[in-house]
Amino acid sequence: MPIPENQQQALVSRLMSACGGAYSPETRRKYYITGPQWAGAYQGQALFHAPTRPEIGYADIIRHYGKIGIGYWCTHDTDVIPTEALAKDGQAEIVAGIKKALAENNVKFSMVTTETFHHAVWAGGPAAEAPEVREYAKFRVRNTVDIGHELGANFAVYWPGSLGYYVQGAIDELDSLRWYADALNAACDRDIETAAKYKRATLKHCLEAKPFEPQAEILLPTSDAMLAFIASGLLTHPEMVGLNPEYLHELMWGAAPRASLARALTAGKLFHFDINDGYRLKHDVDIGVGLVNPLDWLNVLVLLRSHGYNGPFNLDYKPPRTTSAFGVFEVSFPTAVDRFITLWEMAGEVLSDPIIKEATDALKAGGGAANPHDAEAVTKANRELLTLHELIAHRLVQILIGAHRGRVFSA
Ligand code: 3MF
Ligand code: MG
Ligand code: MG
Repeated sequence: MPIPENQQQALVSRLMSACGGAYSPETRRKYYITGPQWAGAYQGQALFHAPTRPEIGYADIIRHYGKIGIGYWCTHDTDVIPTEALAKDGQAEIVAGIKKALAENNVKFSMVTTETFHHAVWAGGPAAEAPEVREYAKFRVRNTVDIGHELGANFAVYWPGSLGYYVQGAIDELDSLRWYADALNAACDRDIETAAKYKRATLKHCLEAKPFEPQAEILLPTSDAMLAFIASGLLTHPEMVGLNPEYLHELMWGAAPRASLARALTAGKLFHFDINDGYRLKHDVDIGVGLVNPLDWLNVLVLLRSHGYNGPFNLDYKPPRTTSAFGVFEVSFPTAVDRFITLWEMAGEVLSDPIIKEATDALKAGGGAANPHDAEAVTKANRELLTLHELIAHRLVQILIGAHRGRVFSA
């Protein structure tokens, strides 16, 4: 029987509560989960797609986040301020409106980011040949730093998705990288000045890599390329600059996200983390966290928990085009937050699981070969212990599906 339109929201809400497993807004607020303006405002448009949802402004998004229990909000400069109003009176008014909306909804500001990819001014990227484009880029990142301090941010993120080219040979990659560094240097210099004025700590400046899209070839396509760039000598304040890896951006080039994160942690540069999900070697589908690779996500969170990552988890995903404007805040955001919390708590369970612990300790103890220079003896000493790798993997799946609590299926 068809479900009339005026009964559909009630059906969705009823099935949502039938799902159970939801956390209270108070519990959700205990996690450092940040909700971007652009994720809530995404209208379902993309290359080949017309929007499926109406526009929605920052005041409504902040209100919804506050109600759900997403404790922090973040934005690009031009998500909320029209390009023409930047650094003008119009900006001050909007920033004041944002402050009010944040306070009224008990939501804090976590991160600010400069849009350097959408407007036509970035057609040649933020580090184009013409000096005025580069001056404009500096103006934009300095202004973003000011907005960040005004609203109480701790992080600034940069996604250089337009730093690259479609046709090869026209730009000099070394010049582009140097010029891009100039913009980051301008942001850090401004930050040092502005932070002193506001008597606040400087922001953590985070580079976010994506291997492709929107440029065909990207000059800093991976988190590892960015680590090399940070250490290249081009930055005047490399200590202020780290990474904002995005889970799916790592999968997009075929990486193991855990390994990418491990390299960032080793370098002391894991500042911020964009959480979402998707498929390897495909475009940036930005699916909600845990919907595609829950086992990998569990493992990622085990890694982050065991190494004390305490930065934000930023919900940089896109509610699907099939989700309605109502569904975005009734289903999409709360379920994304709740899957994250569940996986985070499960990761804690993994870390205290006696079976995994004993197996890991045994692997680390090794078999104790009498002569560690004898390949045969070393191999033999560890032969049986190494079976524990597979046992640990099985145990992780058991924890993921709840089978460690004795859940079995009758056959
Ligand atoms: C693109 C992204 C961006 C960045 C954002 C950084 C629109 O794939 O992930 O989101 O996260 O620009 O602040
Ligand atoms: Mg993405
Ligand atoms: Mg991102």
